[in-house]
Amino acid sequence: MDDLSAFPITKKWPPAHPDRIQLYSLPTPNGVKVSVMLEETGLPYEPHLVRFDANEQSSSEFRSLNPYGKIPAIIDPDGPGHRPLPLFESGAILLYLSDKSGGRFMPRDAAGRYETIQWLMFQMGGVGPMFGQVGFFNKFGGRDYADKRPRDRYVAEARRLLRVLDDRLAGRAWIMGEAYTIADMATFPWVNNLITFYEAADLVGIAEYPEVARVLRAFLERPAVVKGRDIPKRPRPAS
Ligand SMILES: N[C@@H](CCC(=O)N[C@@H](CS)C(=O)NCC(=O)O)C(=O)O
Repeated sequence: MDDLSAFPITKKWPPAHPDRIQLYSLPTPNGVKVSVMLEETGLPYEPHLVRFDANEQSSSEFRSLNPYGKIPAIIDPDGPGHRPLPLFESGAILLYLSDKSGGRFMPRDAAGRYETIQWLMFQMGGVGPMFGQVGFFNKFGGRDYADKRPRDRYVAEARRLLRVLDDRLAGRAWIMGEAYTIADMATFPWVNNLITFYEAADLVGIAEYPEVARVLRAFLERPAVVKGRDIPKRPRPAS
């Protein structure tokens, strides 16, 4: 019997299936990276919704798992040495789940593996943070700032990242070529968010990046992506 009671987060989000990977998340671009990977691999897991509208990510129970108070986070009851493994940071979780599934969605050769990690880091350090700032300055709190220089700075950086990605994807099905990898799972939820939820398609000039648009379409058609983008289910708005 798996016992996760030593993890305070399980008091607020009790596991119904403590033998499965526990996912604490919300379907945001960082959240869906992990739900998509879990769906792609077929690893058994139990999703728990972390409600931002109730600021649950800042609760002491959630911060006992991730002191940064950000989703996604997981506990694998059957981690290394068959001991529970708590983990936060989506990139680290993708690497872990790839290893756990026997190296799926990661090239087998060492050079290909490091190259995939390189593109994963490009997403974690560049695409996510910069696109997120475009969202803030275009759609959320920063939208009403009279001074447009901060917005323009992040738009310029987003365009620079998109140019790198578009050039990389020319002549390739996915970031790593024929192989669909965790680098794609990390990157395309953010591209999608930029041009849909953040309403920044025209602002960044998405038409100038046709390879990015092509691969985004292929990504969104994958059954695991369709499913993973809706996990954990968001609460229904009160009617
Ligand atoms: N580097 C982290 C970033 C996670 C992150 O920014 N999560 C956002 C949702 S996409 C969040 O939890 N925001 C809530 C908050 O900041 O309070 C990762 O990749 O896991």
